[in-house]
Amino acid sequence: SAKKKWRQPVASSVLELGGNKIAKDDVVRDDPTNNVPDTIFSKLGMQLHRRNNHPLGILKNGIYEYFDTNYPNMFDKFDDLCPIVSVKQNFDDVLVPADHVSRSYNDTYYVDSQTVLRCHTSAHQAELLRRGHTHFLVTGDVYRRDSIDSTHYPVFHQMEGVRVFTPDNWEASGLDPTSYAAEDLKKSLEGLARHLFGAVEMRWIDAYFPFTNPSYELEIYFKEKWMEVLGCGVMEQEILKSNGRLNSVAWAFGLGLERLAMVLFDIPDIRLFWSTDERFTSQFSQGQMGVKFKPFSKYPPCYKDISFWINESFTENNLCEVIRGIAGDLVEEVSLIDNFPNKKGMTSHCYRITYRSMERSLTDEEINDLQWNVREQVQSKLNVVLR
Ligand code: FA5
Ligand code: MG
Repeated sequence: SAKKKWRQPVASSVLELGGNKIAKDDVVRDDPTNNVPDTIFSKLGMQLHRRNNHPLGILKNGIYEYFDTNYPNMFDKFDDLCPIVSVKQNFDDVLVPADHVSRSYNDTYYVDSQTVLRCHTSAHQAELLRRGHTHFLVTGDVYRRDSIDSTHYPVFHQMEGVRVFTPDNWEASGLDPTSYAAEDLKKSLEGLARHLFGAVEMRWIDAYFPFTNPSYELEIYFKEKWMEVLGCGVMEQEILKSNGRLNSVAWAFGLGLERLAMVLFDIPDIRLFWSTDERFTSQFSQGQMGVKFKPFSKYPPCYKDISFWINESFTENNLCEVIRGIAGDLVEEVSLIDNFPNKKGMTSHCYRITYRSMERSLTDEEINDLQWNVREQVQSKLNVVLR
């Protein structure tokens, strides 16, 4: 069938993850509660952050170096925790409310109704606290159904940091425990940013996360725009208390490694992190922090528009997933270029799809085939009426 034909090739049907063997059939299933496509399954176990010559591995090691220098022997490091976690670990343990959008099938990949591909490394906070860790860094691949553009990809990498304080830490400061932790957090992360970037323009934004209060995001000025690189805050007391830490206060952060690496190495497109093209991979080597990426000549983009009348259940994430399922990394961007209602109360959307390969020129025939398949599947899977 057309569906089979356009599925992406899968590396292997059995994966080794954190010491466990996981069969593809256990992750990608014909089950109504499963929404993990082959394109996503094939990324499980790649662990780009554990490759010392990959920009993400180089960055991870650079961040380790900052913590090891400033806090010798203090932080325990984890970079091989299994990305398949329970709904409880990913959401309940970090107090994500039952009706929060991030729990929806539109935003998260579900293996079954109780199991997800972690959407953040915060999924490991509670278990590590419970196991007695009070200072830790967790690096891993995370998965989200999301829109498509140069800074968003459905698989990316985060590093979580947690530090727990006890009364002797804050008592001497004259500050209340929460202010003490918040100040220490901002100082530590500003120090990290200086360690990585030297002089760089940054700003703190007030934010909201269910698991921290107060919460902040750090933005860095990059390519004439403010780019969000991390979320952080003072951990909710409930998380500490339910996991064996009474009379404590803690900070936590979650860094987007790709976003930081884009700034550090001047990498213009998030898809490049997955490239196996030697013109990309050969530019990075262990310990070489911040070597600027020299772009190789870009192949021309090809634009195709698709218009349809949407229905009530239409979402842009579903559209992007259909397109990515067909075109994989050949799709660079999907953007809404026209949106209007008709007199009967229906709404028309027109999306412009940018196709481009990082590695070769695409033929007209190939793109027309892709677009034909996109049209067919957008109609059949999303139940919209093409115009
Ligand atoms: C979180 O995931 C929180 N768990 C972070 C956190 C941890 C807050 C601990 C407080 C305490 P957020 O969804 O904003 O937050 O993602 C964190 C970072 O991941 C973002 O700042 C961004 O750098 C990166 N990120 C988010 N979505 C994507 C994506 N689709 N592609 C690449 N990077 C992304
Ligand atoms: Mg955010």
